[in-house]
Amino acid sequence: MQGIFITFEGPEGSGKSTQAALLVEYLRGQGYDVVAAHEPGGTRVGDVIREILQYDKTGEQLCPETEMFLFEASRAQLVRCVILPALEAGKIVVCDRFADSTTAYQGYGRGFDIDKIMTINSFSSDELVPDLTILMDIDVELGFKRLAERNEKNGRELDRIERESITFHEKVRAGYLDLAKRWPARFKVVEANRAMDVVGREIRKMALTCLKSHAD
Ligand code: Z5A
Repeated sequence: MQGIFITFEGPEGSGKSTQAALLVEYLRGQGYDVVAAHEPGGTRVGDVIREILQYDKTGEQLCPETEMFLFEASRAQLVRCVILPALEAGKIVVCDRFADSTTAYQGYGRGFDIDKIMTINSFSSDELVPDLTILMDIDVELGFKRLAERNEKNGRELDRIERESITFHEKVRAGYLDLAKRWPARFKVVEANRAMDVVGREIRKMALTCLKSHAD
């Protein structure tokens, strides 16, 4: 049996990680075998790449092209070592960010050609396309307000991409909404500015509808 692949996408502070974790917990509680994954990272190689991408560990400025290929390299490893084996075993995979992030951030955000990015995405992901993509849409300023509150609590700093301008993040958000219009059957857009439990209930319904349609 082939498993089901669900991805979470959206701008910073939209609550992707929170809602992905809640969905994994809910589905496991319903008896499903669920693998949780995230990008960048999620493998030993991917975690090293993540450090370079997030915090400029080398001290050398990343060229935008290098940045794009590092995200793709992290994905290539995650797909082959974690996601495909789980799907082939009939499991549900819930992934916090996937290829649409590269289209949104490096394509719409950095300005690389969208079709070229999507071709490279297909190669890195072995042409794997999610069954359901939950796009957590949020006003950029509200997302950053949430991050600031979280970082103050945890003593964390904004990472390299989070420090990009508001204009960059607005382009990313608009890019995501464009992708959702392009693939309305795969994307479900969630208004992420609402209370966590309200958003969570809506996402559970979307996931169960997706699972049901694959079971029929
Ligand atoms: N990136 C890229 O450029 N290209 C790519 O191909 C890929 C990624 C794959 C990864 O960062 C960065 O890499 C990301 C995109 C880029 N960069 N940026 N900028 P990451 O993995 O460290 O983090 P993230 O994916 O950007 O997520 P995040 O910043 O951690 O935010 P989030 O997952 O959307 O939100 P959260 O952590 O669940 O919640 C944030 C806070 O809000 C937290 O305190 C929550 O308790 C709170 N929260 C959550 N929901 C609510 C509601 N409903 N109400 C109130 N407060 C809430």
